[in-house]
Amino acid sequence: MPRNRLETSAGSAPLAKVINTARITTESGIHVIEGECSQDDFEIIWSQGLPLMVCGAPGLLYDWSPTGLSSFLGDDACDIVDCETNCVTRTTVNTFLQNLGKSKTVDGPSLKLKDYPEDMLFKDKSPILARDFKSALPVPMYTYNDGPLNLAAMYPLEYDCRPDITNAYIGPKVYAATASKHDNHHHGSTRLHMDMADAVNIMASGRALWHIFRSKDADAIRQILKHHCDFADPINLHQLYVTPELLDVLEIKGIKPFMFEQNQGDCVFIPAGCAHQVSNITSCIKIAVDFVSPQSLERCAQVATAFHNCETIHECLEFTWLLLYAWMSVTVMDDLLSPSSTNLKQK
Ligand SMILES: O=C(O)CCC(=O)C(=O)O
Repeated sequence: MPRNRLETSAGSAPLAKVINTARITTESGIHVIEGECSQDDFEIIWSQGLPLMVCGAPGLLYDWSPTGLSSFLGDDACDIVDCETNCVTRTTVNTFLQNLGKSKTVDGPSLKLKDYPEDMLFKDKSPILARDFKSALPVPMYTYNDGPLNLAAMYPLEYDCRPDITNAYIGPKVYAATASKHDNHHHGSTRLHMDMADAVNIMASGRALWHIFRSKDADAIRQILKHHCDFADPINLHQLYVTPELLDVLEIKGIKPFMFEQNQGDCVFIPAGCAHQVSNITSCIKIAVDFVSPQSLERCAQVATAFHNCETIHECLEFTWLLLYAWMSVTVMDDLLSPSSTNLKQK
């Protein structure tokens, strides 16, 4: 009998809870919406600041496998990070993708092409793939780069000039990486961190294990894990992978992340301010984009302040600009829609 794809590899404990009505019951598993994701269902979960996964949506139509992708992306030079040592080597996208296609499981170093493309917009790199990704995004009002509920869309300049709110382009950006091990001796594919913006991440090919913590647990995680590693800030320094051993330490203190597998076509929504980490079970290609939802503004501001305290004042200033433009857009709309508006009177 085929294994339920929401079960753990090791056992049969369900990792996720499927909801198909607007009524939510609290469980430790991540909320999953199967099929078409209505904005109402999304908002019920999202307004609680919780992550969610949308499965079985129409999805990507083009070939995003390593071979398919390399035929679209050309032969740019790129940086590859060794996920264990953080050493960076230079190669070409095609060479990396060809090797990725050959290595399905963990049988060598865990290598990652991160935040690709580095220096240009994805839509300029491949307009076809950018369109394919956009049409695969659930809840377009929030996730499209021109979505009316995406506050990042209210920045008035071209998208490539908009605030660099997560220290990289808002996206879309590709994460392509070989498999890694989730054990007490390795560092996964992407170590624990949190972002200043919301994000949605679609799995194009492969499988990955995610841990996403509730935003309210961030300070406690920092305090607890500080005693188990050498990092002053175990989240913002992006250096620590929370191993099974450390997960037990957190669980004893009452902190349990949402742990789940992301399979082909699954879209993971990560609210701003929720610390998260990823370990690829097989080599995978994922595509992600950032957005800023009104529900997350307070958390965005908190992360901006924490980053400010750390180092990156630049990002905080950009976030302040974003807020200003969002406020101006809302004020203009309010004025246009008010009964005393001269624009409406003219009509
Ligand atoms: O897939 C990964 O390795 C990392 C994804 C991630 O951290 C994100 O989309 O914010």
